[in-house]
Amino acid sequence: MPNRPELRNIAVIAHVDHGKTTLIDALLKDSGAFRANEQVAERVMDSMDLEREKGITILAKNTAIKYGNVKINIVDTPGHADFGGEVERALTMVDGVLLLVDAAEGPRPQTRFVLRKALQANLSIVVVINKIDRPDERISEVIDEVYELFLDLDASEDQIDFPIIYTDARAGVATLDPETSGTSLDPFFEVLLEHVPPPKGDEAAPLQVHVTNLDASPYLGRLAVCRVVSGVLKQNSTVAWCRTDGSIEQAKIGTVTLTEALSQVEVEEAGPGEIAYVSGVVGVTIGETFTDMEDPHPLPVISVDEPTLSMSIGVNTSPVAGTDGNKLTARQIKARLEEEIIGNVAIRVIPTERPDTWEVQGRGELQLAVLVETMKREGFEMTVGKPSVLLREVDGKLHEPVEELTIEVPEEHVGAVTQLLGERRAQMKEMKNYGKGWVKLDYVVAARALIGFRTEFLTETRGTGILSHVFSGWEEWMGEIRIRQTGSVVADRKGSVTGHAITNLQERTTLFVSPNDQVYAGMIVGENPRAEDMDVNICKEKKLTNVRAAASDDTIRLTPPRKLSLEQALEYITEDECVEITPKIVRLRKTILDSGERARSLKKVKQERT
Ligand SMILES: Nc1nc2c(ncn2[C@@H]2O[C@H](COP(=O)(O)OP(=O)(O)OP(=O)(O)O)[C@@H](O)[C@H]2O)c(=O)[nH]1
Ligand SMILES: [Mg+2]
Repeated sequence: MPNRPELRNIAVIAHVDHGKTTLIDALLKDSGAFRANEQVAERVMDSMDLEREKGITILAKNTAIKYGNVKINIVDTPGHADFGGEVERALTMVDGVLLLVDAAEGPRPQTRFVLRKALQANLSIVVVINKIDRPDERISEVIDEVYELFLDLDASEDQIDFPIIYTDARAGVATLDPETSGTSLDPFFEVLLEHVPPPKGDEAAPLQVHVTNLDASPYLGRLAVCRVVSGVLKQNSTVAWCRTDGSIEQAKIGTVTLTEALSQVEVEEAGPGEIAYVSGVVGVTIGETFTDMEDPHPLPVISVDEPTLSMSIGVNTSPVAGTDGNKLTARQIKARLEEEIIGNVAIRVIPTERPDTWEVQGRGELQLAVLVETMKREGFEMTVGKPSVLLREVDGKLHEPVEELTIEVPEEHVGAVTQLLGERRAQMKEMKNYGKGWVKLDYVVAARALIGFRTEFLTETRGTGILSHVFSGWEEWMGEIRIRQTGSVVADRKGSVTGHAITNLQERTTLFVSPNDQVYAGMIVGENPRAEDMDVNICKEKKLTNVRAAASDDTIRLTPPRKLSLEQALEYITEDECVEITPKIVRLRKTILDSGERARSLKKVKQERT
């Protein structure tokens, strides 16, 4: 089969924050993608607002650079475990990967996940040890750990024979010998071009084009991001469109564009191996194939790992609904969720008994929280339920998802952390003392035990601990795990919060509200250290018996309220609670707002359990 020697397709994969997007910055700069005096944002590929705010990559994105006369298509992927579906999809576009590993942190849970996927897809792998400038680098140990990881994942001899490049992505330099520092990225490109094969594919063969991602253009509408597997894809041509449901339709291709640095350039046609953007096919989705009208050959539908977490999203049912957002109806929410599943293969949407609520399934809390946050910014009001894990039956027994968890903490916090995890029935697999006052702990733990864990973990370790986890498989149900040990402080009426009421409550509870905040009956205004809910009048006015007493009110110090972010709120709530989300506000509330009804329902649940 003829090759395309002037082309390479690679994906950059790694654990979160190991420097993928920064390395791509360096590659873009080196290839002259920007004018000498051009102002370019740091991590330019992280172009979404939420990506810039959170400092992480959420969606996989393409760029392309030239080295000599070779064009290199590069896919930047997210490193956070929740967006693993993006990585899996990116791997279907490429022939090789750059596996980045932080020179100090070494391989992490997500390194393992992405490497496993790359090995399964039989891609060429180049290992890049990044951040070699870190004062705490442990390059030789990290390399040993990388070899161990390959062995552990049953890599073939060929695969274990990977080349290693050492980089300081921030400075934009690479070297093949960690003892001598690099001066340019040339060594990097040389290894890359030698080790990653050019794409195979026959120009004369019948057309086969795989839709691997979706994008949108304000002028052209939906764009299919495709890999041309064989044949030549031409503008304005008519093709057979093999849909995911097995049917075949006729479709007219609009424009065909190729990536150059950060822009799209229109072309007449795209040959085998190219990653092309196609407009004009309304309703196209990921995994479909454009192929020859006369001789259609659909490619396999892209499969990704199953979702492990689910959460309900429905219309805002609080008494103050409709005062803030402009997208309120069930129909609008349904349409938005349907739009999401077209572009996001790792998310599923399932109807519930209620016509105004849907179950949304995904890979993790952050992935679901990002969807909700995006909808919030688009003007939606919603009620969102507690995330819970998905269960399945294997051989007649109930199974639940389990995660591999890696933790690093200063020695003095090991006791507290092991206790915290013991309560959650986590099993310790390994404990390693780095000898520099830091200890690394590896656990296997039920995914549900980790919901809400991060907040507690950071409190226990005074914000110093590092934690990451990734889905490892399904195991038999581990029995009840009690997670939140505290109850909620619940407003018993509608009104405006008073300083006087706060003063009385702040000694015993942690409050989430400030004076003059508007509350309603059933809204959660704080946390009760005891494991039961407490109904309070948070709007209570002080009885003015005399002038002096009124003046003394000013001198009482109010503790600042605890503010929960959207993610924290979702993690925090219990089964009978939910979160009200509007473009401006995140409020916690009881699902049943009326206290009498709530008490009856609680009694019923208790009776059913005994
Ligand atoms: N010291 C040092 N810091 C680096 C280097 N490369 C990246 N960083 C820093 O590491 C942090 C994370 O970099 P990113 O490029 O966002 O990492 P990423 O792998 O794309 O992260 P995700 O996409 O969220 O998984 C940033 O603060 C970078 O400035 C390096 O070579 N040396
Ligand atoms: Mg990134």
